[in-house]
Amino acid sequence: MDDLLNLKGKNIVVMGVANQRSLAWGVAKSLQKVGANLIFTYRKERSMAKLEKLLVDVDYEAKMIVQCDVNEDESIERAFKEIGDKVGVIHGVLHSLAFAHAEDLRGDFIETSRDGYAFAQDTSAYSLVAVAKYARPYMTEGGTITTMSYLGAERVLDGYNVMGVAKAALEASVRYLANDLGKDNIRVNAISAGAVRTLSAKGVPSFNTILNKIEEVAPLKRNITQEEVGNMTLAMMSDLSSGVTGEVIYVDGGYHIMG
Ligand code: 1JT
Repeated sequence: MDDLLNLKGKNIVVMGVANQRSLAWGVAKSLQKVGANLIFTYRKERSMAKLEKLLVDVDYEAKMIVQCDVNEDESIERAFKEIGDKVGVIHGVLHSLAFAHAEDLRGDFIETSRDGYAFAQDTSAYSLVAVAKYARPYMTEGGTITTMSYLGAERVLDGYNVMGVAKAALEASVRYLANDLGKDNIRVNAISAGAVRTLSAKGVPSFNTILNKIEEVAPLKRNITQEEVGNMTLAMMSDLSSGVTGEVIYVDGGYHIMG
């Protein structure tokens, strides 16, 4: 199985581990099991401290841990140069990052400020484009770029508001990047994850209601786990999915097919 996946000894950059509940951490755990070399990026010092503790807990030594603020081109460029200079070739990038101002995730979408709209787009959608641009020079053997999306990209979900618009831009960016990078044998895909109780979900007042509705409505009659997102992402980053690019893959217990 390991050789089917073809990830053993591959250098994979994991962006977006904030704590043990992060979807990116689920992906890291799956990648670690199949022998990938993991390079983590973090923004806040607090996330680095959490990350270092998590790595000790699972007894895993990261290849590198690098600071990267995706709101700044220079920071992304410097981070990927540092990574490329050390590991030589990058085979995969996981982009599991999103942010919006708290006030834009409640109330009416129509109240979104110009600044709040631009900030959500910059952090949650443009960041994928910039990451792809600065990672590309080091992805000389082909590879994969995978990002995390959510159903709010295509349906109106109460409160998701400006993030829904940012995720719509993210999913369209996946398709345009897939077209640009296909000639370099770099595949670009998104995972549309079902609701998982992560740090991002904290402070969403209706989150319990969302989880209960999914249990009732989704074909699998349950919510999905961080491990399930991690394993599907692993499949998308591996040669098991070598014919798939520009796609949005749902890991949501089938919730999105229901009327
Ligand atoms: C962000 C946040 C991105 C929460 C997110 C997110 N992607 C999914 N969630 C969880 C969520 C949030 C809402 C929701 C359903 C799921 C918060 C920080 C910014 C980035 O409403 C239907 C609001």
